[in-house]
Amino acid sequence: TMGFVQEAPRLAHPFRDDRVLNAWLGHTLPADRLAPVRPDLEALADYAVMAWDRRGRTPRGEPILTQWDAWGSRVDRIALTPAWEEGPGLTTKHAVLAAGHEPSRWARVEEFARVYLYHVASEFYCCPLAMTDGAATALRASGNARLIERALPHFLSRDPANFWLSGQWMTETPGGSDVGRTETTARQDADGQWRLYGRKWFSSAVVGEAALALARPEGAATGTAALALFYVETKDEHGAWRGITIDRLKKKLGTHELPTAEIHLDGLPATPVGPLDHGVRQIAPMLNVTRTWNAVCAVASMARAIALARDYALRRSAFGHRLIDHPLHARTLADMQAEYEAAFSLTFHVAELLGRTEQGEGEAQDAALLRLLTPLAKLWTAKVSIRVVSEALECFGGAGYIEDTGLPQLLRDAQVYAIWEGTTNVLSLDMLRALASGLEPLRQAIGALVPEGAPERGAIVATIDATEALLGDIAADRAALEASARGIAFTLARTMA
Ligand code: MFK
Ligand code: FAD
Repeated sequence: TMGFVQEAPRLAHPFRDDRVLNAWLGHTLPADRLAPVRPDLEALADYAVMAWDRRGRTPRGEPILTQWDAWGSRVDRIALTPAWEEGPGLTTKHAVLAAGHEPSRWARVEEFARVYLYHVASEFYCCPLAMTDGAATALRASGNARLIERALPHFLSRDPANFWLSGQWMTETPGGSDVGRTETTARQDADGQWRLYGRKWFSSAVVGEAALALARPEGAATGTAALALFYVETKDEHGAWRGITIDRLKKKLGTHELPTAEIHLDGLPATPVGPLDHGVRQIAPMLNVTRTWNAVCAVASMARAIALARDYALRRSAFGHRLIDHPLHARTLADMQAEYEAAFSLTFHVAELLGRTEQGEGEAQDAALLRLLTPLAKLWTAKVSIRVVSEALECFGGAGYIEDTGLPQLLRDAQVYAIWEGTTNVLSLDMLRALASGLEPLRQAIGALVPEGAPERGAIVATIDATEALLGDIAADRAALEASARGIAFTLARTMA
């Protein structure tokens, strides 16, 4: 006989059963904005349930690169997984990106609620979606009317046949953090056409139709300020690569369904987005948007891991009781939930600030607050999600370590949040850039968010005071300031969360 067989965990409905999301939407969005969004949120959550079920029944796929066809032609074709094939249809139908660019202060809230529900099921199709959103945002900020007219109708399309993905081509072999070491060069033909030559070392949206790429115009100086930002389209009208070869797809710890490629550029036609220098400054709006996506997706991974662990605690028994009825197991779950709710609040506050600021409806200090909270939310949620997802795997005991439960993938995938889009240290240093204008935006935010007389207010204000004093003490000592940046970032992020 088989003996005891454990019931598998079931996924609660990611929208209807998510108290945190529903409460937050309920008190953030006006009712007449929430009602029309609901069907999209329901549908994306239904898709998530379907995808989790399907994952349990079918072996995992990975993208496959075919470099040569049978007759010797170089083709560099990439076959994608089912979730990726479904991505364009699903996300255009539910207006994931289009929603974020509506002229409303609620646009980003409505977009990121969709992202939160879709992300885990997307198998990191959300990575190129984030970059496409970032490209749309950076092009808008550039004011380049010709490129805006050319690309945004595709990036924000509600029709899959018309939809384009954009990549973000920054990282090269000498530097992913230190982008100023970029070796790719931009050369101008006699007829004025710019072309890119070089090697990009991590290209996650290589299947995209477009990309924003950093390159050094021929003859320009070394360093970051001399880099230019270019818009490229990857394929010609016959679907052939335009001066791009795909050297290989990377073998990664996680994000297995995401095709991350090493590529060579040999004459790829390119259009300058703006003036031919300060490319990092020009791409910064993209960075800040993709970092917000990163925080939302990290929070989504936590929500998924906790939802499964919570369900399992009702189905699994030990020592004569369900796991949930053991005080220490219940406490473990409650601690995870508290960390997740704090991360959720900080992240969605950033989403709301972004929407408000983009529409020019913010308070005077909102832009500075957003600039500071964006790297804090990214770096903090990444670390919390790795910790919480790891704890959630332990809640399943040995089963949490077994591949075909689908659980180990959650941990492998969470590890990436801290690395790409700026590592924890790089973002801690970015926080120092943002702090150059002081802690006043944080004080004002706390003043508005935490009522006078609330018990936690004293401790929050004391932490901000202490951080300000520390920053004052070490302001003149750059080495001390940098060495302290990570600790200060964690303190401020946790305090704000
Ligand atoms: C599913 C989850 C969704 C997420 C998907 C993401 C997919 C992943 C794809 C990637 O990983 S794409 C690659 C991401 N790469 C990075 O994030 C680069 C990390 N490195 C940094 O962020 C460095 O801090 C940076 C290269 C930006 C700066 O290095 P430098 O050489 O020290 O530059 P500098 O001189 O400090 O900054 C140049 C300008 O940019 C300055 O402006 P000015 O020219 O006006 O002085 C900076 O103020 C400005 N700047 C830098 N970061 C900014 C910014 N402005 C606004 N916001 C920021 N965050
Ligand atoms: P390094 O910069 O060499 O960092 C090594 C270590 O040094 C890190 O711990 C870092 O925190 C630390 N460090 C660096 N500088 C400092 C400093 N000043 N002070 C203190 N510590 C420091 N990039 C793209 O452009 N496009 C993509 O589509 C893309 N997709 C990716 C997909 C995946 C799955 C992964 C893993 C990466 C992807 N990347 C992409 C690259 C990613 O953005 C970089 O790997 C990342 O920015 C780190 O750069 P690096 O690998 O060169 O590490």
